[in-house]
Amino acid sequence: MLHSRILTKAGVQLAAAAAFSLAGYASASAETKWDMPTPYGDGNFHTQNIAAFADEVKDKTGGSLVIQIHSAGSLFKHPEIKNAVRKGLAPIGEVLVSRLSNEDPVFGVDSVPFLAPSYDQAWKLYQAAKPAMEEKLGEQGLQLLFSVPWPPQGIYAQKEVTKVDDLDGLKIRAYNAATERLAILAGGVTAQIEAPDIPTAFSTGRVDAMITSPSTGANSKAWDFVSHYHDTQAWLPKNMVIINKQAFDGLTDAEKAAVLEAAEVAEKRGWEASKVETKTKTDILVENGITVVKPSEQLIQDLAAIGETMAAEWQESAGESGATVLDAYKN
Ligand code: PCA
Repeated sequence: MLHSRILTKAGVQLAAAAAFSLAGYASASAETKWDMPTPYGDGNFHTQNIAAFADEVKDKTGGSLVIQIHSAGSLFKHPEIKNAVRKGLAPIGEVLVSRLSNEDPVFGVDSVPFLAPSYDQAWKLYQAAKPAMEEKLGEQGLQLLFSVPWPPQGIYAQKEVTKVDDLDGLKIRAYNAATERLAILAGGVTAQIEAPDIPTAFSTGRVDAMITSPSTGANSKAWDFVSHYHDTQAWLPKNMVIINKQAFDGLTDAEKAAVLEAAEVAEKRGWEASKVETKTKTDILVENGITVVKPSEQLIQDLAAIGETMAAEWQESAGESGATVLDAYKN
C-alpha cells in the first residue's frame, strides 16, 4: 500500500491534515513517501547530496521510506519551505540557514563577513552555533538533520572591482539579510533574488553584480552576464536539512535510525563535496571566460571594515546567546 502524501500544491492543505494520522500505521507495514522541497536546482551539489541521502534512506529501509525531492523551489518557494515543514505540509525540507536570521541571530552567524572564512573555521563555527540552532528549531517542532556549507563567497561584477567604492550605485543581488546589508554598506542598492532566478535578474537589468559562490556562479552561467569574479573568500553560508519532529516520530525505529545514519553520512559527504566544488567550479568560471581576480589589498581592507561593522551589529542583536556562540567558537 502506497501512501503518496502530498501530490500537488493545491492538495497540500488537505493532505497535511491526514498525513500524521496516517504516519503511524503507514510506516509500520507499508511504503511511506515523503515530499521534500529544496531551493536549488538539480545540478547543484547540495541537491545532488540530498539525492544521495534519499537513495541511502530508501536502501537502508528496504524501500519503506521514500523521499522525493522537489528541487528549485518547485513545490514550495524558498521563503516558504521552513514554515511548510513546521506546519507539516512537507515532512522534510532544505533551506539556507541564514534565511532564518530574522527569527534568531544565531541563524545569521555563518554570514558575518570574515568571521569564519575557511572550511575549518566554518566547521568550528557550526559546532559552536549548533546547540542554539537546535534549540530554536526545536521550539518550532523542527529537528536539524544535517548542514553543509557553500564554497566561500566572492563578488561577481561586469568590471574589475579594486575597492568597495567601485560598487557604489550598483544593483547588487542579495540572498539573505547579510548580503543585503553588505550591499547597502558598500553603497549599492539591492534586490533579493532566488538562485534559480539569477540569469533572468541579470538579463532584465534588475541586478548588475552579486556576492555568491563559484558554485552558484557556475550553475547560473555567470559568464553570460558578468566578466569578473573576485575571490574574496568572505564567508561560507550553510544550507540545512530540517525535519518535522512529529513526522520523524511517526517512523518506525528502524526508519528513524536509517534517516539519522544517512544524515550523518550526508553531512560528511557534503562538506567534502563543497571543498571539491570550490575548485571545480572556479575552473569552470575560468574556462568560460570569466576573469578570476585575487582581490586587491584595498578591496580586502574595505571589505574587512564592512565586516567589522556587521560583526558588531550581529553581536549587538544576538546579545548573550550570541556571546556564548562566539566564546565557544573562539575557544
Ligand atoms: N549560493 C546561494 C547561497 C550562497 C551561495 O553560494 C545563493 O547564491 O543563493
